[in-house]
Amino acid sequence: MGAFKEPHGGELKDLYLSEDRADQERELARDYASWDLTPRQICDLDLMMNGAFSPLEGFMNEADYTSVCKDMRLTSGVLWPMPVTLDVSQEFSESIKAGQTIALRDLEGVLLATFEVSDIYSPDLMAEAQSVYSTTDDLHPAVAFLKDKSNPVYLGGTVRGIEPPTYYDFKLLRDTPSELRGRFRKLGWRKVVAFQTRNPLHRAHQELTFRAAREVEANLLIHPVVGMTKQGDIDHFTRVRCYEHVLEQYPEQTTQLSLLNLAMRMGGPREAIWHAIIRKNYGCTHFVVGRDHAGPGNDKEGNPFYGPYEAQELYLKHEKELDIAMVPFKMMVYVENKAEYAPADEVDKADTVLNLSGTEFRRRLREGLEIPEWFSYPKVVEELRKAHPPKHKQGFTVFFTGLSGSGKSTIANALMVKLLEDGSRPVTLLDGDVVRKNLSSELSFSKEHRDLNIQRIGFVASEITKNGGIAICAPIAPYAATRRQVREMVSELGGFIEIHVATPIEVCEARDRKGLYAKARAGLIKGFTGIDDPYDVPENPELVIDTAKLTPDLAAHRMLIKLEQMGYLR
Ligand code: PPS
Repeated sequence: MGAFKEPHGGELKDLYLSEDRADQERELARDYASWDLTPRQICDLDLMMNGAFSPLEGFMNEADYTSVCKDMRLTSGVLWPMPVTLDVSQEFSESIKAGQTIALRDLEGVLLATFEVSDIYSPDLMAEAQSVYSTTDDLHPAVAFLKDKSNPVYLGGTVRGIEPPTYYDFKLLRDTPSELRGRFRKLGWRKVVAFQTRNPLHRAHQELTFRAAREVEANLLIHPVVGMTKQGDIDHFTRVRCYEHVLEQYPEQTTQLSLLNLAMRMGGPREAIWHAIIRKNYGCTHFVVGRDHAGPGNDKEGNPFYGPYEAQELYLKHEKELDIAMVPFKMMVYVENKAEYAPADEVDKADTVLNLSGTEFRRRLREGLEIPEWFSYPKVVEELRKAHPPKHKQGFTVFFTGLSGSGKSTIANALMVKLLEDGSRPVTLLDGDVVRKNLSSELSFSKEHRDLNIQRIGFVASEITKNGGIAICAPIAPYAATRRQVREMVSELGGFIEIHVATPIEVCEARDRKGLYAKARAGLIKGFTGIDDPYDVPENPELVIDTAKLTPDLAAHRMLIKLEQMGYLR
């Protein structure tokens, strides 16, 4: 009917069984072998079952997989650019046979689908990377996935849908293709432009999307991905709150927002084609393709993996067959003298064009600096500031490391009191001895146990940091590799300041407050740090303090200055 053409000339492939059949299948599945789906497989299965991946009826068998990798087509001849495969462990694959039906369960064990296995095959993952993504460089997120995360065996076959995965967030904004098609029908929208995004939207995006829709006299669907996007992207909770604010900026009844539970591959040109097929399944007639669409960033040589317009070029080659028209993205700039946005190719020489790069925008957000109203909407900026507070409002971890008796506890205590006096955030002290009594009471001083002890401290510190508090840790932490792990874990969530308490061993031994050095020298304690167990001296700590030369008061003062310099204190 009219603009609502069926995808690929066929019906939407909704794979869900009727209630009765699903109940029967649930009974039978009690005896099936079970595969616990990975987060990415859950996204794929969700979109497969609800018809967004029509005409797929299951995870790809070897013939379809090979044909998709090589020619971007299913064996039926239908254009399909992306492998959608069920990767399982060698062990699991050996426990089943082709022809068998298995249960597909979510992380909690809920049965989402049953799967009739037709093919069990071991793919050449690097050949897949080369043909689908045109590279084997693991800076490409999809290649890194194939190298480090993918299971080695693929199962092909047919999916029977039992129930969709449960999501508790933004339920009203999550639509299946038939729901969205139905809504468009109800609203009388005969032409719909879909806009794909994994980033927050600002004024330029609002202008560009609205223009795109107006140009083709269509309505607009803002269709952001909330499944899996690129590492480092802004979390979808924050983004969706931002989208809701931006939605208020469109004239009433012109624009809809719906969330797409897609696991992106960042596959550039091929991914653009995939996105278009999915949007067509959702009932859209047009699709906006941007510069560097679904771009994975730069390769090892610092060059972009794909040319900026490669996605548009590939799309154009297949546009007719895709049967969803491409709307090329126009670069919008702010013309100050006219106080409005305009396509970059339409500005006059005399115009004053204002620009704020993504990098500069993120810097301003990080530093808590002003973000001009011409660039974004105050409510959007407020949401982003909440999610990315400036450094003086972020949580951080101060991680002391040093020999037994070096004075870690004393100066950690002094620092804690100073930070409590400052009062900007809650403070937790994870002192070596205290941790050993509580968190790690069963652990010894073997290498494995010391590592475990530090990892536990790191985990607690990262939780405190994530929630905006200050964690002060003061273990010996003798091994560089483990300290590095903790640094990585915490740095993703806030600040990490390593302080090497570099008091020389002679001084520590002379102090010998607990009499442990004497015992170690006498051979009564084995594996004592600095005596017969190694201490890796930190190579790049943020600060070095020798308590033989500084009073605790002066040491605390120096640490506070460092924290101020780094932006964590005001
Ligand atoms: S580690 O290596 O980071 O897990 O050590 P940590 O948890 O900080 O515990 C260090 C305290 O345990 C006492 N102790 C030992 N230290 C080092 N080596 C051995 N073999 C050992 N056995 C007991 C020692 O009192 C340490 O306390 P501090 O406060 O560092 O002096």
